[in-house]
Amino acid sequence: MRIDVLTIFPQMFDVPFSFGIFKRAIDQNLVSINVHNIRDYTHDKHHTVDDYPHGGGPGMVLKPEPVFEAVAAVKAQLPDESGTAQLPIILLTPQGRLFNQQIAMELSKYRHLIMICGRYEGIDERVVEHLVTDEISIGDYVLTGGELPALVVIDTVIRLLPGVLGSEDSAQEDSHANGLLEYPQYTRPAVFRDWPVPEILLSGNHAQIARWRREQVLRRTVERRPDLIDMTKLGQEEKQLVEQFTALSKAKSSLNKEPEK
Ligand code: 9D3
Repeated sequence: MRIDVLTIFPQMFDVPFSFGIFKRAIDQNLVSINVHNIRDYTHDKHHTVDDYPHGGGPGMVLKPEPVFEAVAAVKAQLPDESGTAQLPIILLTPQGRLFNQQIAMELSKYRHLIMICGRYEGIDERVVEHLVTDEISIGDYVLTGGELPALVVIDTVIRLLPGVLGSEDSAQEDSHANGLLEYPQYTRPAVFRDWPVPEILLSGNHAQIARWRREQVLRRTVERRPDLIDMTKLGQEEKQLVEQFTALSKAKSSLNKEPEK
């Protein structure tokens, strides 16, 4: 996969791509990431990338010309055969659709992505209307720009590419793809500061361990992220556990509440 990132702060990408799984994936040519400075596509003496909003108001707006030129320059680098009809041009913006694992899986299918990082108070709407094909937000909190969101999206997408993770990790992927929280993990020592590892994990009874872990997964998900539970994806026994944990969880939370009027 090839990813081109357009930003006014290209250095923000130097460190993350130099370590760990990112670096290995790049070194193995599983992905190539090209970061472009939008400022390089200006033509005036001061390399102006932003300007005052028409109609007034606070802050500055990213100008359209350098962004269009940067995308044109990226497209011009592509080999002729690579049809650009299938080339997502993604704007990272608080207005975008909320990023999740499903969107990451969608994006991981493309051969090439272009990502545009917004800054300032916004970006000229003509970029959104006539250039961008997809808008993504990573959550309901206010950041100072789209660079960290771009890194989040790139991280999530890259680890889905074939060969990027070891086979151990990618197998685990499947269990996470069921969309539930994970069971608690323990390593040695078996007793740390008087705190023992749950006895069942030391029992060697693999059927019981698997059952305990499945219970933990459902219990934690019911308690912390009930929104993740899709009953249609559960077996009969699992549904029963979910109902049991839901009742327990409700009983627990009612202890912290005023009596109903
Ligand atoms: C008028 C200023 N802001 C209203 C609160 C609008 C605004 C514009 C640009 C707020 C933040 C930003 C910078 N953020 C992003 O570009 C961004 C973002 C985010 O802030 N949160 C979650 N996902 C994303 S993706 C891009």
